[in-house]
Formats: sequence, C-alpha cells, structure tokens
Amino acid sequence: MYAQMVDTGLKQVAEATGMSPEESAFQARVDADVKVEPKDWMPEAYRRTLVRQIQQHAHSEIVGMLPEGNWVTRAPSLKRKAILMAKIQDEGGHGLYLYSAAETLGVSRDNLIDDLHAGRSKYSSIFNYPTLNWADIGAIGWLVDGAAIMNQIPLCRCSYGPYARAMVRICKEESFHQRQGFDIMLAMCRGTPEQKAMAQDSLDRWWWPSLMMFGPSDAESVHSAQSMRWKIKLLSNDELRQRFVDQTVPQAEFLGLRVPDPELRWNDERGHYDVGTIDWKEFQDVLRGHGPCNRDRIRTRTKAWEDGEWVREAAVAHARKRAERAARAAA
Ligand code: BYC
Repeated sequence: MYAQMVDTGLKQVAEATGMSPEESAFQARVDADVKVEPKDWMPEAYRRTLVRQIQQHAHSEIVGMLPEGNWVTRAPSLKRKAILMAKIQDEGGHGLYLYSAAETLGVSRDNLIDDLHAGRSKYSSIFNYPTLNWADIGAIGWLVDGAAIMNQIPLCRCSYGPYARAMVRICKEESFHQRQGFDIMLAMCRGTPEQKAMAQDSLDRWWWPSLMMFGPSDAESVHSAQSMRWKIKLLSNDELRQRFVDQTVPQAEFLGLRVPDPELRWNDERGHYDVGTIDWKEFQDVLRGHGPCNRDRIRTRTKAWEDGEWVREAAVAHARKRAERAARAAA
C-alpha cells in the first residue's frame, strides 16, 4: 500500500502490556470517551497521526474548491452560480477550521501548506478527476459531499476535542452541499433526454472514484487499527463505504439512473448491497500523482498561493499598524 509518507513512529498497534503509565492513563481516558485537549499529555504517535489526518483533510477541502471553481463562470443560471459560489466558499472555510485544529497540535499552517505544494502531503484522491460538464457539479455535491458526510459524521465524536468540534459545523454545511448536488441531478434527470444523458455520464465517471474516497479496504488500511483504538476513527473504511452504497443506490434509482456496476445487487442475507471489485490500481496511481488532474491541481494551488502573497503581506502590515496604534494609545 502506498502509505506512510508521514511517519507516525508506529509499526504496530500499541498493546496495553507495552504501555508506559502515561500511555495507559491516556488510553483509559480515550476508552472512557473523555476528549483529549491540546494541553493534555498525548503519545507522540497520536499527535502525529492527528496532524497527518487533519492536514490531509484540510488540504482536501481547499483543493476540493478547484474542480467546482471551474464552473462558476459557466453555471446555467444566476441562482445556480450564487449557490455554487457559496458552496465553494464554505469549503474554504472548512479548510481554515481544519488548519486551525491542526495548529493546536503544534504545527504551523505555513509548513502544512508548503507540504501540500511540494507534494509531501496527500489530499483526497477524488479531487484529481476533471469536471467535464455541469452535471459533474451535481454529482460532486450528491456523491462526493455525500461520501464526505458519511465519513465525517463519526469524526464529530472522535477523541480529539478541536477536531471533533470543527467537524460539527462542517457536517451541517456538507449536508446542505449534498442536497444542492442532488437537486441539480434531479433537475437534469427531469429535464431533456440530453440533460438526463449528461447526468448518467456523470454518475458513470464519479461512482467508482467516490467509493475510493473511503480509502483502501480494511485489510490494506495501515492506520485503521491504531486509529480506531485511539478513537480517531470510529468506523472502518469498508463499513463507511458500505453505508454509503446502501444509502446512495436507492437515490440513484429515484433519479432513474443506472449505477455503473454490473455486480451490484441487494443481498437479503446480509441486509446490504453487494458491489463489484474496486480498481485499486487506479486508486494507487492517483495517490502516486498519476491521476488525470494531479499536476494541474497542484499547479493551480501554488499559483493561487503565490498570487495571494500581497494579500497576506497587507494583512500582516495592517495587523502590525493596529498593534502599534493600540500600544501608543495604552502608553
Ligand atoms: N485519497 O491506512 P489508511 C472533502 C491514504 S472530503 C488520498 O486507511 P487512514 C470535501 C491515507 O492517507 C475528503 N489518500 O489511512 C468534500 C494513507 O496515506 P499516508 C477528505 C488516501 O488515515 C467535498 C494511506 O492511504 N476527508 O474534504 O486511516 C467538497 C493508507 O490509508 C485516501 C477526509 O480527509 C484517499 N481517498 O484513513 C470539498 C476525512 N484514502 O498518510 C471537500 C478524514 C486513504 O500513510 N480522513 N488514503 O501517506 C479520514 O477519515 C482518513 O484519513 C481516511 C483514510 C479514511 C481518508
């Protein structure tokens, strides 16, 4: 598995017998569902695991603005344009809450951004796929935000206080995003045959990458066992993926769309849908930087960062002036 670019220092799940007294006390508090706060003692590997996950999550939010940003100037009506702009702005806000949560763990936002631009840190595989038609904006809201909520609702109860609290508002906003995506899909599916065909084409292209968002299968997931022990993750990658399929297939049926999986069928015995095999090679290729848009995304992000330098400088100069003025007034 392509993993562990950020070494958390752990090679196996920490067992009770090998724990120091601090580690045992820490684990007991986690087991008792007491939230871990920034000033509490925590194992270094717990801190690094959180920095790794929260920074990847924050990067996903701001890189996730790019595929949708491409459609602001081409939205089919003023109303859709206003909604899309508000959604993209929300994603930027989510990035900021998450970078702030990461900063409570002693890392600097500038360094995290540097890691993203230098390719040292990951962001969600899903944002390396192109948005080719307007229905893709519907599919992103419906499927990508839908998958994001499925994964993020349990994070509202994760063990690290600042991350859990940031997720509460994020989930509320993602829920609105998911509905606006479904609303676009519904409008297109009830529109002309050409519009319905666009919606189907979009589902065909976004279905499998959306399932990949949940990460490798449980058997291949290197971090899951320890993260679940620490309650950073409450449900496994495969459990969340299954919940997403079970929730989304009836929605596709309601839209009159066909899920692009010939092996998809309801399994009465399990009480779940069975799905075909995910193309894990494609997933790993995207993670290695060889998805359709990896280079373009990082190039666009880096340019936006460089172009925004004067804004950051102006903000710092303004803050300095205000502080000087306040100091003079206090003197
Ligand atoms: N893409 O051991 P595993 C959003 C990496 S939604 C890229 O299972 P873990 C948004 C993983 O990082 C998306 N990389 O790891 C929605 C690890 O690599 P490293 C963001 C992936 O952490 C709409 C390796 O594979 N959501 O933001 O236990 C609009 C092994 O995996 C992916 C989150 O980030 C992937 N899909 O579980 C705008 C939620 N999957 O670090 C924005 C928080 C796995 O060892 N994150 N990898 O090099 C999580 O819940 C978990 O980190 C994951 C992975 C379930 C994603």
